[in-house]
Amino acid sequence: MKKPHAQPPETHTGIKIGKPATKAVGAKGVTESLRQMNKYMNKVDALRITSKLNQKGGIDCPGCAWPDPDDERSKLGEYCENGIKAIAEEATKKSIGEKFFRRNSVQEMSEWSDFKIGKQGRLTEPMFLREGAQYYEAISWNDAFQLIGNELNKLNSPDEAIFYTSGRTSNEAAFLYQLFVREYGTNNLPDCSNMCHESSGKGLSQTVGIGKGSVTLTDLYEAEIIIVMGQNPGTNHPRMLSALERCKENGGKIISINPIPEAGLINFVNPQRPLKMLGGGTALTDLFLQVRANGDVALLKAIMLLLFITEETNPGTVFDEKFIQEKTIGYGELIEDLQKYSLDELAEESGVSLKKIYEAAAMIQHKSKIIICWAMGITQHENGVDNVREIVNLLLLKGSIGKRGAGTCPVRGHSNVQGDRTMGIWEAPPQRLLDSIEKTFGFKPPQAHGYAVVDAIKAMHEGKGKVFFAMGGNFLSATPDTELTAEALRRCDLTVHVSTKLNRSHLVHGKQALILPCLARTDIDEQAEGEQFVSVENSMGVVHSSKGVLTPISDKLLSEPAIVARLAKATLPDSKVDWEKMTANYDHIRDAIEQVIPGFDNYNERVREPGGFYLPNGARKGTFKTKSGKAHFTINKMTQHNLQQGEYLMITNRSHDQYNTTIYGLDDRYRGIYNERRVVMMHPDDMKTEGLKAKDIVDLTSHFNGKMRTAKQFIVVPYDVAQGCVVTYFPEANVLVPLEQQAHTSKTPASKSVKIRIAKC
Ligand SMILES: Nc1nc2c(c(=O)[nH]1)N[C@H]1C(S)=C(S)[C@@H](COP(=O)(O)OP(=O)(O)OC[C@H]3O[C@@H](n4cnc5c(=O)[nH]c(N)nc54)[C@H](O)[C@@H]3O)O[C@H]1N2
Ligand SMILES: Nc1nc2c(c(=O)[nH]1)N[C@H]1C(S)=C(S)[C@@H](COP(=O)(O)OP(=O)(O)OC[C@H]3O[C@@H](n4cnc5c(=O)[nH]c(N)nc54)[C@H](O)[C@@H]3O)O[C@H]1N2
Ligand SMILES: [Mo]
Repeated sequence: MKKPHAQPPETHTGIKIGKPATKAVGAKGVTESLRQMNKYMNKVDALRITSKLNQKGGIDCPGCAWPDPDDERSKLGEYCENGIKAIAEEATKKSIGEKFFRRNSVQEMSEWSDFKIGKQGRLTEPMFLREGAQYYEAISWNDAFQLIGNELNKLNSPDEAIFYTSGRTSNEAAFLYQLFVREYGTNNLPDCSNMCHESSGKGLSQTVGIGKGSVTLTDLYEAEIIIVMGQNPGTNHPRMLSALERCKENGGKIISINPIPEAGLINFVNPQRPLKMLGGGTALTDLFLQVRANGDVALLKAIMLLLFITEETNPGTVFDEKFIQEKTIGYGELIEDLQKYSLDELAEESGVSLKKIYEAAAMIQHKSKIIICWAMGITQHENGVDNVREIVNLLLLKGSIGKRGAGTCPVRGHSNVQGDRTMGIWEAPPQRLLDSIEKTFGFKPPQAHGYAVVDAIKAMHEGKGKVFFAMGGNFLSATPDTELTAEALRRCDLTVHVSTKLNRSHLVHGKQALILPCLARTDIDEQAEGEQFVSVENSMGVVHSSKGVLTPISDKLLSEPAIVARLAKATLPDSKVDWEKMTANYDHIRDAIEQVIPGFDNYNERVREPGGFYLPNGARKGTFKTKSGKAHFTINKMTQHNLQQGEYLMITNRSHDQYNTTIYGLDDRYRGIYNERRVVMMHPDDMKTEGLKAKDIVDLTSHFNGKMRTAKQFIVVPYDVAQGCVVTYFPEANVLVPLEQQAHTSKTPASKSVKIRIAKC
């Protein structure tokens, strides 16, 4: 029998190649976002939403986790082009229910593109796929919960169930979810952060004692130098560009480090400031270092070595000796190790010329208010954790942490991915969390650690994971090694997805499958004791409320907290938790959070204050909660890739028209690539070496531990990519990312440095 397709079709959509943009946003961005909104939403809803978006007491944008200003918020609307696309996608008036699923078999839908799948509309009622069936059918909520409860209770051990979370889930839903999962008896709580900023969490915890960034938005305004590494804020965190602009206006300088020059980092035209717009915007980047994929450790070492040489000549003028002495350990070892490298070899491995590295060191050497921002270009490598630790080394040498205008800034992805982890969505929970749950609720949570994402895939593949439950997300398409993950999901007895929109994970399923439709961020959430709001934590540790304003598209939707509560009741008849009370009024959930999670004193009161409140953060204050009580310098090896002739390092990036696996459109405007996603961007000289011309069609193969993986029919696009590297889009190229190629310690798939070969078709 044919199996539903795990990958989007290999067909092409009619590529147009233009010139990459040299500016981000501007009038075009604003028009584009309004066009999107008008296409999918009615005007009244659109206005109602935009006036509330990211305003104090309003709706938290479901797009990225970038913080809102603490003080004045823009009257013109505190949102961006891509936030509007996220809203339009979620608040669409199109919907799908039983009729739709009766018309379209799982097999047929799997032949559609991800773009088409996403555009079908909001899910409106619970759907069930029986064993062997081709069509989903409607099922009542009660029957759905009963079915899941029965399957869970049938397992030989709770550890045969896996509970995934994607980072849009609110604090309230996340807390209840982990509470249910732990009372049921497992710590199998993999989440999207395993594929995202886990390397940051690990690297930062080891070195500065907290797995979160240390800066606030005001620090960015006040910094003398901001280094933006491995991040494309113009597309993925557009509102960050306003913060970078303010830094520049205050005299700060920006260094960007990336294998490709990203438009948003070059020049920014702020749509909120019409006068500036006329003047052509702000040139953001002062120095661009075109590093090779995963050449960052070498580059940072080269910069640190140059700083050390200047420090030796003029002691006390470059490094912050007092800070190093009082607040850190491991300085001597770091310097000893640095001196083993030559500048030439470091420059060679980084792919950046020595001249540029000298320029970078010169910009940094006499500054102390330095912030380093980073995202997936740093974390998604085998040495992702080392990358983060090397960033910390540089900041520690300069004393640039724990004071105003300086620090670490891992820029988070999903709008509540940081909050979910704070709430205990963690396969490796700290003991104090487990103890605290036991004390508050009177049951003993399981002590053994559970599966992270890659382990969960392996477990399902080996038949050890039998029920897969996802609170949001699109596990199949977001994870590495698409075909292997598909096989893993197919081997499950039951797969369940709590979702807002249809996605490929509903189509590549276990023996039985359920889709449970839920309320989204923008929807009004009415419970027994009235309308509820939820809360989220942004990238800088601010917890604040979010309240939807739209009438839900169907009266059969449940909120995520209600889904967890009813699932818990169906599964755990003797539960120690009063689930009904918790969902009647989310204040009760917040009261429980206050008891279990540190930093949430007077949660209900403080979350109602306009703008919310900051969680405690030791590193921000220069207190390092490591074992030694000091910040740690670490020794990280320089990565060497030793590419053979014909081998390239593939980076999988997001286009300007997608939200992870949700495809808003087929254009990547800033990169000048239109109407096609199956592309491979390549340096023109590398194309010449391979005998390729623009628009040639190629197959890509990755090679890891003797296993070959293939992605067919990609179109070659000449692009200014660092030589030896190529860029494709996620999720189309995920089939090439080997499951076993993961970051040491954090287990994050190495989606930004996959060794591939390219063959003309
Ligand atoms: N509109 C929109 N917003 C989003 C998302 C979205 O899909 N769409 N996704 C959200 C999520 S979950 C996340 S995690 C974030 C992701 O935000 P980003 O991390 O900005 O997303 P990517 O597209 O993965 O971009 C990675 C960047 O790192 C660069 N890079 C790749 N390899 C290297 C390297 O080895 N070294 C260096 N220095 N740079 C490298 C790439 O060229 C690219 O510019 O965005 C969030 N916001
Ligand atoms: N090759 C490669 N792979 C990657 C990455 C990469 O850069 N390269 N990035 C990784 C990263 S950083 C991340 S975070 C993951 C993302 O992985 P996921 O978080 O699993 O994927 P998303 O595409 O964000 O999930 C989209 C789905 O979430 C559902 N959804 C949306 N809003 C809600 C909501 O409010 N509630 C519920 N219950 N469901 C909702 C919708 O049904 C939608 O189809 O992908 C990772 N995979
Ligand atoms: Mo992410």
